[in-house]
Amino acid sequence: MSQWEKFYSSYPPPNDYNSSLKKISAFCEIHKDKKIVLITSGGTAVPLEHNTVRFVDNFSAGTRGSASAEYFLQTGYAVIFMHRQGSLEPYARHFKGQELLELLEVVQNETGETQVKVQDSSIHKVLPILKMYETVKSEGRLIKIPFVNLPDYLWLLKGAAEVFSKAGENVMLYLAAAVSDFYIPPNEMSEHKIQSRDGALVISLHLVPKILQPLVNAWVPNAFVISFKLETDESILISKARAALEKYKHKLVIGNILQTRKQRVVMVTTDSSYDLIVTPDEMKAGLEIDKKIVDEVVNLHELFIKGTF
Ligand code: 9Z3
Repeated sequence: MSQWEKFYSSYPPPNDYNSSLKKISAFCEIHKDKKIVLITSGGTAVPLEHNTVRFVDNFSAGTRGSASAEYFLQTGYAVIFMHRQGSLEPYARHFKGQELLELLEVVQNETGETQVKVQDSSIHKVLPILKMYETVKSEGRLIKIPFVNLPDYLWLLKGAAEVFSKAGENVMLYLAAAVSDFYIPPNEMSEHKIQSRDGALVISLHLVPKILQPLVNAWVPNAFVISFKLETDESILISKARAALEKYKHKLVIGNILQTRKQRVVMVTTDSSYDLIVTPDEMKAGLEIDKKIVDEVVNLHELFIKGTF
């Protein structure tokens, strides 16, 4: 049994697994004449106990995934947005928490009825986003599949890949989620809340099997797979990205550094690497690097479909 087979056999699929796959399958059928992208987004939680009180998590807010989803939708793609529950989502990301309260005001209309309306000063921000959202909704071009923890993420990715196995080059996987490299196997996990009376906590985290291996080579051999590589040390970014390409044999790794991920990424192919950058002026004007990434990736997908990438 391979490492990833062992991993899957030690966890049950998530509760909503079958309904999620049915949803993905129906979506693919409806949009079979379009380009479809599966975007993964946000971080995976790694539970420390079966009755989980504590878990290991990471920084990912889901900006890359949710912003990219909007830009793919703008270019006509159908989007399956597989995201960490509670992380940023396309369109909604612009109106979170306190900001939403600042956009609205309570007014009375001519007949004295109390109403909630968008403040005049905010209409220019709200209207274009709402219009885009409504278009996408009426066309049914976006579905959202939530996950919380690492096993659920891996099950859903495998299940989605099985749905795609019949699909061709029109399908893209855009793996922007920050997936944990480490986990505690269920047979080593405490059943109940770990007790502090037992003293300092020593846990041993095992390596998560590299899912890109079966994904690229067995589950979706025809799809256009793009993985992301995150580092904090610039000097190893390109070599690690290239090592992933050599190992898993997909076509493109997008590298980014934690602190500068909103300003710069490096596109790494087997024989080239080049930067995409947003300048401070572009940022001030509201341009997001995710727009540049998606424009580039959409072009490469077209070449991939033609067999020239
Ligand atoms: C990324 O590198 C994403 O760009 C970020 C986006 C997670 C940095 P935010 O959600 O951040 O906008 O706050 N994602 C992939 C990271 C990852 O786990 N890659 C694996 C690796 O590096 C390979 S699939 O080994």
